[in-house]
Amino acid sequence: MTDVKPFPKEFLWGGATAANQCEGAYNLDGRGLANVDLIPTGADRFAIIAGQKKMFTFKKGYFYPAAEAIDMYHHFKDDIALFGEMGFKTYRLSIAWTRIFPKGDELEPNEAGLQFYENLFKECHRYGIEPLVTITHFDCPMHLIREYGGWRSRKMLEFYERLCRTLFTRFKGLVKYWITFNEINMILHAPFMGAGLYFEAGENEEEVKYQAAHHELVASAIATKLAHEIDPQNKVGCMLAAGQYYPNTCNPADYWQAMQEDRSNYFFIDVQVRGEYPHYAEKQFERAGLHIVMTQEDLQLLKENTVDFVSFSYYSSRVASADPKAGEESQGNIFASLKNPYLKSSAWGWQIDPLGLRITLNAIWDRYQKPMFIVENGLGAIDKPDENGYVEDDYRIDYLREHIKAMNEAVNEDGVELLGYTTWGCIDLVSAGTGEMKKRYGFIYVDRDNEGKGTLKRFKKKSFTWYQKVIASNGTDL
Ligand code: P53
Repeated sequence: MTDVKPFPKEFLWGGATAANQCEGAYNLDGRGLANVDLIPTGADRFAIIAGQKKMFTFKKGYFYPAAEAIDMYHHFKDDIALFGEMGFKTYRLSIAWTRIFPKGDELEPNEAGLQFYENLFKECHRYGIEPLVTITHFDCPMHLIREYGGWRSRKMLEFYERLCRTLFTRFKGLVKYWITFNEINMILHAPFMGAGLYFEAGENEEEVKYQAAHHELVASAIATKLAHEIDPQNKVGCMLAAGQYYPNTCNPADYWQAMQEDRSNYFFIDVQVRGEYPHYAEKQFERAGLHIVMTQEDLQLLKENTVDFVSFSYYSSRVASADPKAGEESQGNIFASLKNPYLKSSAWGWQIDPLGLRITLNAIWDRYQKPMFIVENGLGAIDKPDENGYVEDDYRIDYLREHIKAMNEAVNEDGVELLGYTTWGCIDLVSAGTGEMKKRYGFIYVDRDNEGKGTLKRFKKKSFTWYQKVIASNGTDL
């Protein structure tokens, strides 16, 4: 396929994971308990994720998949060697806050936790892999949730700042790409998972969520400031669960609804890129009677410390209608969307839309003109390994190929600026939405099932050699 134009020379190909979905070892070497440890599989999962059902300790009768996950804590050397073999230029991972500060409000970090990540980053560099580090990926110490209510508390600014200062100082020279909060807009949809928020009956949930969001936005600005002060080489990004909304029909009311839905997500990035609250948000707070406490100093921090790049996850586009009775809801995703009849769906009902990626890249570029980074994209599917553990995952290759083509067009035909592409779950890991192992994204199969059984052995899938070739040809051999 020589007619395909290559990606920019420095394009960062790679894969992405999150600590709570792969590390396991939840109680080793001084690690404290986090919200993500206490999210079980099963029928109550969604209510817990949404902060509607309380799960502040392990309870009998539940299975908690993050506790062991794929035990990357003990396998990281072998796993990174496999990433190296695929030719990764970058590996996106997240820090488990509770390895560094087990309770969250200590003054001194836990050396064993820092050492673990130092070893991991050094291992990456052995293979020429640049770490891309998410500081918080759905991760909040339980102690901070019990004592302070998670991100609803302003005290979080101080704890997060200490975490960031510790990381930036210790890992100076080892890490230069940082993401402050994974899918920061997730706070609106999954507030316990996203921000450690649990709601008491009768409270104004909207107000709590936006107050907590304000704290995260200011914390992100503080982190950006610190990162730049500690090492001017550092690049800091925001991170959005992206996917453009389409209007269900050409009825202007549907277009207007789609625009409102997009704004509810872009709101966060508007603040992080432009450094101020957009007018539509101020008006929205006013109309809803939300009183969000912000200081002059907060506003100044936001203004002076905007991000260097905009990163996002993209799995699907979305559909909105002004008519509450219009059409069928698409399934299986935390984001509400109508079903799009022009698209096929994954086994979990996520609709597959490669052109939607090109549309989303262009929409974000038009809005911000900041370098972008696609830090999650991929297909969650059921894999059936043969007796040697080999999976012929042509469906995954097809999904990725089409999305890489769309991304290529956005870069080479439309001229958007894109730093890199990391596929989600480059090694099979626990699903954030459902807690299942069965929903697999990886190039590497991990022998573990939904109940936590399996040898944890790793096997290369067909997509492993395919992605290796994609990277070696800088995206021209698909
Ligand atoms: P899973 C939806 C629901 C939960 C998390 O999701 C999500 C999304 C997608 O917008 O966000 C990201 O595992 C998240 C990852 C997660 C991935 O999507 O439910 O950043 O942690 O694993 C895929 O299939």
